[in-house]
Amino acid sequence: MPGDPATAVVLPTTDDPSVSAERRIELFRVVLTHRVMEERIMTLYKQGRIAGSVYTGRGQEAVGAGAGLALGADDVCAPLNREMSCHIARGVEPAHIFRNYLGRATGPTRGRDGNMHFGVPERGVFPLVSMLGDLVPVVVGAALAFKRRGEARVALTFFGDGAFNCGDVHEGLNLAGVLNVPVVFVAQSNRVAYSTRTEMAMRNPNLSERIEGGYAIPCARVDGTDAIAVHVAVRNAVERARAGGGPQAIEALTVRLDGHAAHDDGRYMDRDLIAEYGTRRDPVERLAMRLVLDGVPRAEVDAVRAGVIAAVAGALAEAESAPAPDPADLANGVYASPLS
Ligand SMILES: Cc1ncc(C[n+]2csc(CCOP(=O)(O)OP(=O)(O)O)c2C)c(N)n1
Repeated sequence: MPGDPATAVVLPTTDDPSVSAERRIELFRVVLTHRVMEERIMTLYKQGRIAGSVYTGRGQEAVGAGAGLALGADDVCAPLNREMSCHIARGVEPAHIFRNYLGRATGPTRGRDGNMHFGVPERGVFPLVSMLGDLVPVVVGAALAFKRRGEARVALTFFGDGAFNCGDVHEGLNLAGVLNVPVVFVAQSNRVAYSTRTEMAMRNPNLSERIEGGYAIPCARVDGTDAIAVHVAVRNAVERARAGGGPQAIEALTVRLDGHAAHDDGRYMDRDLIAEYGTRRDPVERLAMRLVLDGVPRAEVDAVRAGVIAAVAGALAEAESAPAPDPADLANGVYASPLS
């Protein structure tokens, strides 16, 4: 029976010849690093060692990885909290991410956030704004700056299907189209917003149809569990945007395999979908299957897995040994100039 985990056979990713063997392994490494890091972070959360909450991207790792690796070194991106793989693809160190979750003094927010609300400017990663959709106008502004300065750079961000009901997304899409700026939007259609199923919140949940029809922005619809398909779609969009083709969009169809956040067991979610996407369409295993079909020896695939697990363990140990913030530092960075 399709979707029955007992009989499930993993569906390999697409086999696009334009994606090199090295890039396939890189995608696998990034997607797996995201998966393993979040497993460790969930354990830390259950141990009461994380002050904030955890919003996993389990089942959606291929989207951030495929998109992040499609950008050039000078491009910028604004990932959401489920897009840890985009940070990793851009070269953000796992230890840096762990230091933020653990609230360390040497982490990106110096103990002020225990989640993914941080940017890494030297990697072209903008900080996350929690208000849904608010990153859309921000990256449109960045793309406008690139255009006005005559720089061949591209800006990219993500939004969820829930965020698509927020005004800023629409103002941003409209402005991007009117100004014809080099920006790429990646819609994460994971069928839920918190506990609300998308079809309960919008009459037409086909975002690509609405982005193309409403804003005349080309939008490719891809399987968001297939890292190679996502990567090719975003890479093509980035190339078109860089060449002066204006804004581009990709709608990645995924399923959120966990609840909204660590406190939510997601009992309201469709069990058949979870079974299907947690097995046959697991983004990590789909890539592993692709590598095996490509002729990569199983021992080599296993070695990549072992390398990722060891690297994540090392990064976590490094973050755990980092110092806690000094309470005297609490108000620093809150005001433009220190209070006297
Ligand atoms: C403007 C705004 N409204 C409400 C919220 C609370 N909120 C945080 S995440 C979320 C659901 C987001 O759904 P979606 O955009 O589909 O992303 P997903 O969580 O599915 O990845 C809501 C309602 C918010 N952060 N910002």
